[in-house]
Amino acid sequence: MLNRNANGSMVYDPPYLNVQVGDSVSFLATRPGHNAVSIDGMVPHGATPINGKLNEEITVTFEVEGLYGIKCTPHYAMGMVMLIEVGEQKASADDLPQGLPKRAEERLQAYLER
Ligand SMILES: [Cu+2]
Repeated sequence: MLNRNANGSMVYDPPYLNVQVGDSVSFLATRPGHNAVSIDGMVPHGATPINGKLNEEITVTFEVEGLYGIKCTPHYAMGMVMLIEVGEQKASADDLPQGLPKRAEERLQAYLER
């Protein structure tokens, strides 16, 4: 979780991961003032929402396939979001929920297109 990198300000690095069921991902508080929380509507059925506190380093083990959207609570409107796809199925922009903040939606669409 960073304030800035080559991709812009308020970013997760990397902003996209494709992992397998049973893999774990750690969210590192490399810079203070960030967290990792599930975006409403972007938690696969049967999965537990992610709910990290500010400055908290959490490790999440993914037991359910699907697309996970993650946001930083204070910087959501600035587009601090990331995607984790668990398993082989590839998501598209159609899988994004309605009503996302504009900058978050733009970044999530860009991650899905890569
Ligand atoms: Cu943040």
